[in-house]
Amino acid sequence: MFLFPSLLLLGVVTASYAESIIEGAQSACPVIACSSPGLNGLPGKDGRDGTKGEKGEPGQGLRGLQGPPGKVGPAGSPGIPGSKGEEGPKGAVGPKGDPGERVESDTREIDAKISALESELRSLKRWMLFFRSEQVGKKFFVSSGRKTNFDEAKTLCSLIQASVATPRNAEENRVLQSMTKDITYLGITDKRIEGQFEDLRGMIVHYTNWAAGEPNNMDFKEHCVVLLLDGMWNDIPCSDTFLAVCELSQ
Ligand code: MFU
Ligand code: CA
Repeated sequence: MFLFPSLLLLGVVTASYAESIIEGAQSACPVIACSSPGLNGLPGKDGRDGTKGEKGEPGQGLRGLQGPPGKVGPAGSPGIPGSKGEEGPKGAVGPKGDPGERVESDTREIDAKISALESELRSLKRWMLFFRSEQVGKKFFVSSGRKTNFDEAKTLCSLIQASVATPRNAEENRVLQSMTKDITYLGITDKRIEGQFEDLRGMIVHYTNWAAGEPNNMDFKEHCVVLLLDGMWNDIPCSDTFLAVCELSQ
């Protein structure tokens, strides 16, 4: 309890003493001389600058003149745009434009469509030949397979944009005869002028193939014409019932 503080105090004193000896040796004396103390050395160099002091109180003299204006500052950032206004009224119709040009691609497209249609038409004609039809030149005879009076025959044929069979020459007459097993109506009448046989467009027919003694206009009631089984023609009443065969050209 008593010994400890004494040892501590001794240590502190010893250290202080050693420091002062070394300081003295650096400034004047190269060896530790344990004789009488030397003279004081020269003053040391200036120390480093101290830290900056606090700002002083404002001075009391006259205020100086105002300096020139400063440089223009940097441009500010753009402001936020305002909201969009409402749509204005519709303008008046402008003048008519120049006529358009048909471009090559349009022509190609049309050509392609025509080709496709032609192909489809060829196919359709082949189909027709499977059924009650025959081709002679560019003409097709198509049988309805029905027996009707003359007006009904016209109506049936008009449903397929066709006319009633009208042979224009011996070949067409033979082909029509070959495809029919019944007496068949022809698209020829003398309704307009007795004795003058015309087609359904009102054109006088040049080819005829009358049976012997025909046309006889029996009972003054025979204004329509039929193809007999032997290929010869006879005039008959238009109200009688015979096979209706149509013709399609092209
Ligand atoms: C002939 C024809 C008539 C009818 C009659 C039965 O008259 O001309 O059109 O077919 O035979 C005698
Ligand atoms: Ca007759």
